[in-house]
Parts: sequence; structure tokens; C-alpha cells
Amino acid sequence: MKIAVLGAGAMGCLYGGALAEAGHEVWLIDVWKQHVDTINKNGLKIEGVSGERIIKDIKATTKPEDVGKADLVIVFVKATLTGEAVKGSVTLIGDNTTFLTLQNGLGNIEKISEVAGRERVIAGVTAHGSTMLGPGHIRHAGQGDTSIGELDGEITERVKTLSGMFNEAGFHTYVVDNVIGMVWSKLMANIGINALTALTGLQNGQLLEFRETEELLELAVKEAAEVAEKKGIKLQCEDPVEYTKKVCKLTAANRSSMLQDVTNKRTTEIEVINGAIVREGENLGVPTPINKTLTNLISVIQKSYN
Ligand code: KPL
Repeated sequence: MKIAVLGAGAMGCLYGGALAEAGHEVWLIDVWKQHVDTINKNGLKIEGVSGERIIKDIKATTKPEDVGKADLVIVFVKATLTGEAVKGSVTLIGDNTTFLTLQNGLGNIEKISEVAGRERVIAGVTAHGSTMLGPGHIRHAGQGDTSIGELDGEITERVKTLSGMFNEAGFHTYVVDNVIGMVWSKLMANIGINALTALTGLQNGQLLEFRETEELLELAVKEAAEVAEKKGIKLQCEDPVEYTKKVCKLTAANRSSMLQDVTNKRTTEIEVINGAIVREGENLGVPTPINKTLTNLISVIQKSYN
């Protein structure tokens, strides 16, 4: 299969690298020229949970038009850039191109659908952890499951094919019939973990070591769960607070993506995580003061970058 990975950050490289090793034609697309050049010259280096290897049989480019038409586009750009990235990649779209978003936050499905058409879009969530170590070099920090599904819940051949392909590439993958509920459940974990770790500098697991951060995590997630309920979203986890705490424990040593972003003075995904809950809450009449506070504090940090 010809696969384009839109956004060759740590997660994009992890998935793209493993799919290339499994024999697929993989193109990594990213704006970071030094990263692209390094991969084309030296290959993609992956270290971590499954040992260290260099994947040579993979291509990278800054220009989507170099790729031609793709069978599968895996969207891994930061969620705030999804619309722009997909608009800039229309040359990838052929008659049977499918887009898969495995990104954090809300709004990715809608942004991709606006450009490519909703029928092309499959969504999913991943619990793998990956960190960018430098150009062409990532660390696979933690294993986890991947769940993917059609937006309407139908179990189609294409989603079964993709799941089989991911399993062959070493990603333990399930097909689910409530992928929107999965996306929102993952959102609960990001709501409870990302901003708090970015504000405190703590690793995910450490949030549970302090009464204050544990309490804020609980309050933020409860607000978000109320928003989900009012919106009619059926979460895939029974107790969103317990689920979030479980994610903290499973990814205890992780520095969350938002902590990595503020450390490197990059724009964070706050607007599509806690910020999105605030906006949804406003529309539905659900108060979200903790999420509003977290959003405002992260916004101030972003504004103060120099
Ligand atoms: O998705 C994550 C992130 O950092 O964005 C979690 C689940 C919090 C793991 O670090």
C-alpha cells in the first residue's frame, strides 16, 4: 500500500517507520527540512521499547506533490494545523484514498472532511508514546493499543484491512464501532493530563503524587465528561476520572506532548483539548471553569514565548 504520513513528528515517524518495515511504500511529509533531509540521507532511527533500528526504506519530503496519489493518508500533524495541512495536500487524493486521523483533540475529523469528504475519513486513537530526539531520530517510549473505526460505526472491509495491516506492522490494533466515543475518551485523558503537566513540569504519573494536581485533574475531567454527556457522546470508558488516572499510571514516565511543546516554546494543542471543551460547554450551557482556567494559563505561557 502507498502510505503518506502527514506530519512526521514522533508519532508519525513511529507509525510510518513500522509500516515501511512491514513492506509498505511510506512517505513522511513534514515542513522540518533538516528532519526530512536526515531521513533521506541516513534513514529513520528508532530506539526504545522494541530495540534500536535504522529504517532506510522510507522516503521523506516537504512537498506533498512529490508523493503523487496515496492509498492511505495518516494525519499526525498537530491538531491545530490539521485544516491547513490537509488543504496543502490535496494532490495526495486519488479515487480510493482514505484518511486516518490518530490525532489528539477535537475537530480533526471535521477539518479533514471539509477538504477530502467525510466518506474518506476513518478515525482512531493510539496509546503509544513516542518522543522526538532530533532530526531523523525518535524514541518509542511506550507500547499501547490502537483503536480505529468508521465514523458511522460500520465494520467495513477497509477498516478491517487497515487494522490487519497495523497488526502486521506490530501495532496491536482493534476495530471499534464507536470511534467517536473512543476519541472523546482519549480526550478525557488529555484534558486531565496535558495542561496540568505543562503548567507544573511534572511527568504524567507524578500528577497523582500531589493532592492539588490530582484534585484539579478530577475536576477538569468531570467538567469534560458532563459536556460529553450533554452532547450525547457515549464514552468508551465507564469512569472518565479513573480512566484518566489509569493513563497517568500507564504513561507515568512520559512528559506529555503539551509539556514537550511548552518546553520547546511551540504552540500547544490547548485550543483543541481544554479550549474545545470550554467552547462546547458554552454552546451546551455546561459551566467549565477549571478548563477555562487551564486554557487561559497555557495561552499566557504561549503568549510569553520570545
Ligand atoms: O496523549 C498524551 C499526550 O501526551 O498528548 C498522553 C495520553 C497524555 C500521554 O502522554
